Amino acid sequence: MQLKIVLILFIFTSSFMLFSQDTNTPPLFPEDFGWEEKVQPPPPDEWIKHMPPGYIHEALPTHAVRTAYVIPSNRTMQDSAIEKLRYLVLIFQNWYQEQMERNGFGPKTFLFETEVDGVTPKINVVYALNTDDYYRTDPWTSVSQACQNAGLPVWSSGQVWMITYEAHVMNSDCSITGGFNGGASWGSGSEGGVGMTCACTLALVTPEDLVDDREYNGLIVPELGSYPMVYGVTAATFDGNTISSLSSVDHGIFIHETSHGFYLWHDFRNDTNFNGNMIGNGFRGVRGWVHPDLYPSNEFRLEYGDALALNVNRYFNGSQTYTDNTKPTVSILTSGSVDPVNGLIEIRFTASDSVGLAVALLRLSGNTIGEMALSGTSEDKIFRTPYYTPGQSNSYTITVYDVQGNTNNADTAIVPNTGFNRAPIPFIRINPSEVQVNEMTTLQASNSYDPDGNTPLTVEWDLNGDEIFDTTSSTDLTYITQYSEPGTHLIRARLTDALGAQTVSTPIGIRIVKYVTEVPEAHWILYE
Ligand SMILES: [Ca+2]
Ligand SMILES: [Ca+2]
Ligand SMILES: [Ca+2]
Repeated sequence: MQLKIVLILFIFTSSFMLFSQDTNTPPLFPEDFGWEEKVQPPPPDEWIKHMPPGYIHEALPTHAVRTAYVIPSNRTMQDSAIEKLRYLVLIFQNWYQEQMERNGFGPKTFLFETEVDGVTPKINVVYALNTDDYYRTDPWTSVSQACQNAGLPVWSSGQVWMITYEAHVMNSDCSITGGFNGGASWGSGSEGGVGMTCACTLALVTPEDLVDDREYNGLIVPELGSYPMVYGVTAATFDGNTISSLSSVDHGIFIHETSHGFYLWHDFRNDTNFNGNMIGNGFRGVRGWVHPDLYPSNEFRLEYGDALALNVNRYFNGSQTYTDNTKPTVSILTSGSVDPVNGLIEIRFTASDSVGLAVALLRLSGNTIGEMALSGTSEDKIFRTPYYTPGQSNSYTITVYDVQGNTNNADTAIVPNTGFNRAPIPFIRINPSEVQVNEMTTLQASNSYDPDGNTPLTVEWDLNGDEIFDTTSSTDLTYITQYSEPGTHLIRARLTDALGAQTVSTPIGIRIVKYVTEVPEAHWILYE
């Protein structure tokens, strides 16, 4: 919520450019809101240079999330900051547990560093040596180094750090300077990661703010500054206009950035603002997960491809011991000029690992667009994707995971030939995605589109995740269904254009629960 007017102008410019190219075809991905910095990990082992003299590194007994709160020399701690950070660690540990189970991988989640009681999240407070202006210049580097100087081994192995720092300033026009959000990871095995946010995002992260539906325009939040907030100036218009919407955004920023520390990349499939993917623009929809009754149009979801990868991520298997640190191999065999096949680009790759292969993810321009499970020690596979722009160079990356969470990447550039039919771009939604037994839920594929306009599209639904489609082909892209037993299922759609080209969507998980009489704060707990 620290976006400045400059960024809002950027949005208008970028969307104009996207649509000016071709007024009929939507962009493959939503416009970049520009709320987040693109950051990279520092060089390996650089962190050790910044540790205090005499520091001896002792690895944690397990892989864990650690939290730091950095206070420059001229700043003070926000009221309740420690309690807020503990709450964030706990709510997102719960969220991952629920979402990993919903995606079919059991209630896996990350472990976190605790106080000596073994339960309470530990918040490492760092009193930094410089004033806040120093940390505003390049926080990704300087705030990490402030932690390291204080003896916290940020970027060392076995730890993903969630760091927030005090440096924001509210200007007299009610805009906020000094906001920063970013996250990154080296991404293989036990390698470390960091998610970092400005502490302006702490101001409204309470359970009470999450349901405060007052418009924020004209209100004063002392943690942000002494001026009344102004709609569209203090925060960007895409963050909504209430205390609740800002609180939902700020909750989501923490887990979005920390999740980049788990090596998750953006995924904008089935994703819209406030309703979609934690690692897309859906991160703003946290309140729809906590209070689905109050905010039924909001959704905050872990996408299936990321769940598939986290299933072997060491931070989500904290109690395991690891014997293999050798990265898998991966080679892409497709490049250059390629004809689409049945509307899809085929990208062939080989992978191997002596201990065992687990997952491959496909990315286009850094955004995840495909996933597949792997097995055995050697694979020769093909991704088939509708995500491409004909006649242009498309930059794809394939990331392969082995069963012990080691990763490796390969890149390729593909120029799909023009003049071929293109398969549909799926977009599905389940509303609600958490239902009681025999309660109706609506499956929608109506935001799917065909890049060539070969309508009508037809849809079939796989309602139980076995990849066998259970409904007859229909031009009605909305389907209403119900489930008679509690449990979780993956739901997919297969879209077919009028010329017969087909695309299968990435799945979305649904949870069916027994009847519950109240909605607790962390609502999923009662369902166990
Ligand atoms: Ca390996
Ligand atoms: Ca088509
Ligand atoms: Ca099925």
